[in-house]
Amino acid sequence: MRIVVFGAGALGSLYGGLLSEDHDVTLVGRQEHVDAVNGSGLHISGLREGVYRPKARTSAEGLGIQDLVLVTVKAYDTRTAVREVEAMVGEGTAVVSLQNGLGNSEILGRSFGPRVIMGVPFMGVTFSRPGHVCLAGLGETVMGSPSGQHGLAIRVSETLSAVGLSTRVSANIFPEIWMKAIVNASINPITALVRRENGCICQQRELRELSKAVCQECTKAAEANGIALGRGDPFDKVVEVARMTARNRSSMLQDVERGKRTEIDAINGALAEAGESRGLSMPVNRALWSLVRSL
Ligand code: KPL
Repeated sequence: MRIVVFGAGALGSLYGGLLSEDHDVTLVGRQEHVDAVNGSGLHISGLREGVYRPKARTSAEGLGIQDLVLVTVKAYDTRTAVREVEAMVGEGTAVVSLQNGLGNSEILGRSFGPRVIMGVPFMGVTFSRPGHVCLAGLGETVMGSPSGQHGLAIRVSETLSAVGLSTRVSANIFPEIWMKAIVNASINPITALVRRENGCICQQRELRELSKAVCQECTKAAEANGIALGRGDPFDKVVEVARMTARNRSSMLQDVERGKRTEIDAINGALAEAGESRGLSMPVNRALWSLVRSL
């Protein structure tokens, strides 16, 4: 298959690297990363140790129609990504979002309709330096089609499973997208503010209580928006992910440390808006949103 990873940071490079074992993969990313990957390969350390050989470039121009386009840009770049991705999408292309936050499905859906598959990854991946990523937590990737193209979601999921990425297909992907956003809202800003690995959420009582308060607010926002998160306490999922990725630095902490813009608007900001639009007050999410934005 011809596969492009559009926005190859930590997560995109991991997927692209593993897929390059079986497929013709091109990573589209930043200059220094592209130079390092083309020069001495993509080095994955941690749980899937190895040197992988995807191609890499800084623009998608001229790549032509692909079988699979993995969209891994930050949520605030999804709108801009659409313009470059468009030239790679034909009749048989699947456009797969592997992003954080709320709103990506709607933006991609407006341009690519039934071709869009949403992927919800629970991974702890760190961008160590150009050409190097470290996999510290390997969870499942839940896949689903927002427009009911279940067969396409199954085909994409089989492609990922074949290279050792554990996947599950969901017939109703929206609760999964919300659940992941809630997990990110309850882990990422706290770890970014205290500058610690995800495990701190389970290890320190004060941080665990703060995380639980965020999660409870978000759960109410989901209910008020008609999103059925399923049985069980969503905070159990937060704790499970924090444990599984305990040694990982959240993507938001990595962004803050590298002086990059964070995804706080698409995570706590979007959840706060979703709750407030239904008349709920979301003070804990708003406080974290203000603090991270002030960084
Ligand atoms: O998605 C993540 C992120 O950091 O953005 C988790 C799963 C919390 C892993 O760090």
